[in-house]
Amino acid sequence: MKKQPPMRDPIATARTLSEALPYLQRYTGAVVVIKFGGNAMGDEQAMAEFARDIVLMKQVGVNPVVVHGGGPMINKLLGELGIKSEFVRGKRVTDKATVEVVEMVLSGLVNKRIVQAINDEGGRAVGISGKDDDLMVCVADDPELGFVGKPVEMNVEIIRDLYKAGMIPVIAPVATGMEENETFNVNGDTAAGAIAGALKADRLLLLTDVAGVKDESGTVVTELTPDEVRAMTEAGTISGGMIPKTETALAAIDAGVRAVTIIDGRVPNACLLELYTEHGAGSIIRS
Ligand code: X2W
Repeated sequence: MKKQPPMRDPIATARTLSEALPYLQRYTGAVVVIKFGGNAMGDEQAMAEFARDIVLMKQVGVNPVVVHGGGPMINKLLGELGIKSEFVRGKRVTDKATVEVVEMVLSGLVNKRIVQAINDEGGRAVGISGKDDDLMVCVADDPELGFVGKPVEMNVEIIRDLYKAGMIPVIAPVATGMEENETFNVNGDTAAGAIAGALKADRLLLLTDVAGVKDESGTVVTELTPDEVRAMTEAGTISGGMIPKTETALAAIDAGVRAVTIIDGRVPNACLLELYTEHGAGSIIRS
């Protein structure tokens, strides 16, 4: 079901478009990897709004590449199946039964839901996982975590082929093993960082359910350098669930990504706000 956006002052709408011109020009041809976390997905309306932003980006010449998570959706099915699950240092301990559920939920349910939402808005989304064309080949991250993958080989040609052909790749963070053809469960942030790094993307947007990186007083810091991120992590100001995100950001920058933004995906039009307005959104990390 589609809903009409609310009526607005047409003059203000025209002005908004006009003000976006320099940003539209700046990002033409840019590769922007968007990590869409399970916690940022929200309801059907939020999904449709996200999809519309992605289609708009494509329409104005950006090459969006969506990498998604789906932790809460995996938790739900594991719960229904009576399979217990725990996290160690932000990653799901993944045995054989769990990895099958992870693949079903991520490559099936969540991936296709996003593909469908983008296509409903007029885009041409194609859903793949890290297994397709050996996009992301992994080894075990840590023996304690079971089938949790650490990407060691990236083959991103399939992504370039898709976006050059006018399509929007939507990627589930499930991958193949190096030798034994195992299936690996990859943390969504890790996968997005590895993909953005291999593409040398212009931007990596990490959409989550917090407003950004906060300082000691709880205020969102809008711009940070990698050194500042390291100092804040050492001081304990960056902690908990933010650590995998900032680690992903630093690794992506090291690999050649120009800038990484951590933004609250629940804010309407978060991606557009970040790319096409003067103020941006969330926290931007760049050298
Ligand atoms: C994640 C993959 C999904 C994910 C998991 O099993 O939950 C690991 O923890 P969000 O929604 O982005 O958290 N994998 C190894 O990252 O989802």
